[in-house]
Amino acid sequence: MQDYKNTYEESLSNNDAFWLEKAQQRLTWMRPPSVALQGGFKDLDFTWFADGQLNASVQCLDRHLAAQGEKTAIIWAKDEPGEYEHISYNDLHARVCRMANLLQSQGVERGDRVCLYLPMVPELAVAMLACARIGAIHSIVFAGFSAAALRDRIVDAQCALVITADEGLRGGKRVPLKEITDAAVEQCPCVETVLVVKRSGAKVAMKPGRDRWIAPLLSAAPARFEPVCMNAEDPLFILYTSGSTGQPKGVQHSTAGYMLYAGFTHEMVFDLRPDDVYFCAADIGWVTGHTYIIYGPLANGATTVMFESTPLYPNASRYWQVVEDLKVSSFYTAPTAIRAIACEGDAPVLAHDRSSLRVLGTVGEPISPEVWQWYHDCVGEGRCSVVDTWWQTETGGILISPLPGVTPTKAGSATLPLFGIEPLLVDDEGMELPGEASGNLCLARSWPGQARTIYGDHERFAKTYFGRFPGRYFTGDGCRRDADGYYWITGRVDDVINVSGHRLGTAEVEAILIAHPGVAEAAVVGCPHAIKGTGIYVYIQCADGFGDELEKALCACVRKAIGGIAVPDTIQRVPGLPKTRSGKIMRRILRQVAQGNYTDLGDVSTLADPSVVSAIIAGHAGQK
Ligand code: 7RM
Repeated sequence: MQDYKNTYEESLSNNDAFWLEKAQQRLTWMRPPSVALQGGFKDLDFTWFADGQLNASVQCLDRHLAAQGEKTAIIWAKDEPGEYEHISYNDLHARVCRMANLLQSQGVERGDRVCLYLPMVPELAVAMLACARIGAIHSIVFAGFSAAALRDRIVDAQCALVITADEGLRGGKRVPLKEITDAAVEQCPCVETVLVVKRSGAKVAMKPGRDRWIAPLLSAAPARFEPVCMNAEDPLFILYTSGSTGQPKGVQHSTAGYMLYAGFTHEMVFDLRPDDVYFCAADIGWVTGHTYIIYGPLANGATTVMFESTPLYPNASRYWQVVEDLKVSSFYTAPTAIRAIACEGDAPVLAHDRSSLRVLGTVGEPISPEVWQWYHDCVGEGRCSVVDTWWQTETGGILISPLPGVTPTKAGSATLPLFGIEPLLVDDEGMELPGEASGNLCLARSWPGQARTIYGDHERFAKTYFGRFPGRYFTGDGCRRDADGYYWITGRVDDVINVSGHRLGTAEVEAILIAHPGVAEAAVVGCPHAIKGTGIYVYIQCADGFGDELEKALCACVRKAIGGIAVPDTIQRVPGLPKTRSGKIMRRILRQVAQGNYTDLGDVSTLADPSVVSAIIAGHAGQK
């Protein structure tokens, strides 16, 4: 622990030297950098290692080939239990080169955006790295998003090429990805080409001149491709994430800073060892999958598992079946998955040999002390390190987390900042809160993995993250720091909710509900949910003449516009929303009532019509 403290102090007091040395040691450069951080949070022009040149795919592939070309890079755990495919670093390199040649032959050039709308199949990893090899920017859209959501993301990034699959297979169910892509791309004038991976073999429509099966093209492509020499600050990818306004943002990451941070944090937080089998159960469609299934582990030459299925297919033992089959050493998932499994009791866990496990990670939302303890005691047999890792799409990698075997843990706390990270709590006026305190979680300085901008909208980047507390990066999270300096994330303080560890803007859902003729007004808040952590609670003021069918219709609208993850758990009809005289919805009241908290609603004197509150309470109580 003293080592951690010394290195931490050193990493802050000598920040540039700390990161420059890491960058020189950990990355394979075509031209090594001479500088670390330039610019900062004042002009929002920060860059890292700006005069260096490299290629991200080289970090993940080429540099490992000589010493460990035959080592397994990716184990693909297919949807059906017991079905695995091992892909060596040599194989992966060849497949990435073929894909890069194919993309290039389809006209993809450095700087172009490529949309990947794929299930958890090896082609997704291959396509990511092929984009990186060419210098193209991938924009991965989670395969649970709807056609409309996919369309918006393709159009925003102006992608000319989309890669999808005939169908996804997940938990024994089929997801009609090609059909969804067709519906999306019909409304995307920018798309010229759709490449299709065959996964299920379903019969799908292929539009001549636009759609092509990918397999024959790949086998015809050469297995060598010279990596393009990229600048450190060239974008590596865009990933859309929700914010407090209706439109998702294309969070843009850099090449060198992101790659350094991904590899560095992956090795440190999971205490990576040469023969480890590392299993992150996230989907690559989210940032956790980008950084901790693909870029971090492959930069470290590790063996990483790509899991196509779900935690409950065919039963609650599935993860532990994989752990036993593959002798997994580190396992990383979200509290929502842990809760879903814990619901089924200890037996499904105990049924499998977990003696290979050493580190258990959690991410995506606060983990309650009870769930943390179950993860530690039952899954980890009380002998594994639990790492509660706090970070965001925008941070590129983990910022606050224990280090296994180093940091004494406390159930429910993400504990302490990693090296080079300087968290800061401020009150609502932006005053710094020292010592033991609760406040808004900010970062005082940049780190290499930090997102550089929002694609195409640097002003929005400035406003979203630096507008409220100028000179500081504001995370949108509330947090408590205890007497030992440990951080306890309390959840979002903005209009973002965390549903099953997925980030969702309440405004996104409201916009869809309000568009329905049966809805005069709508407000969406989070409410406690046993499995999801936060459920989606909707208040609507109905237009006249809409009967019982309305709620079902609204759920269908949301599913269509965003996807299954955004479908409301509860819809409550109300005679009106609690609004201030200036017309602002008082969400605080709605949040409290949705939690079943009817007393201490705070100051309601500014409400235009205080009587709606009792009607809302009565309606909520009546549902129980
Ligand atoms: C990695 C990821 C980010 C939001 C973040 C928090 C919440 C993430 C934790 C957590 C408590 C954690 N990216 N969050 N990790 N809350 N403890 N260990 O999830 O962009 O999708 O979401 O998730 O609110 O701001 S994300």
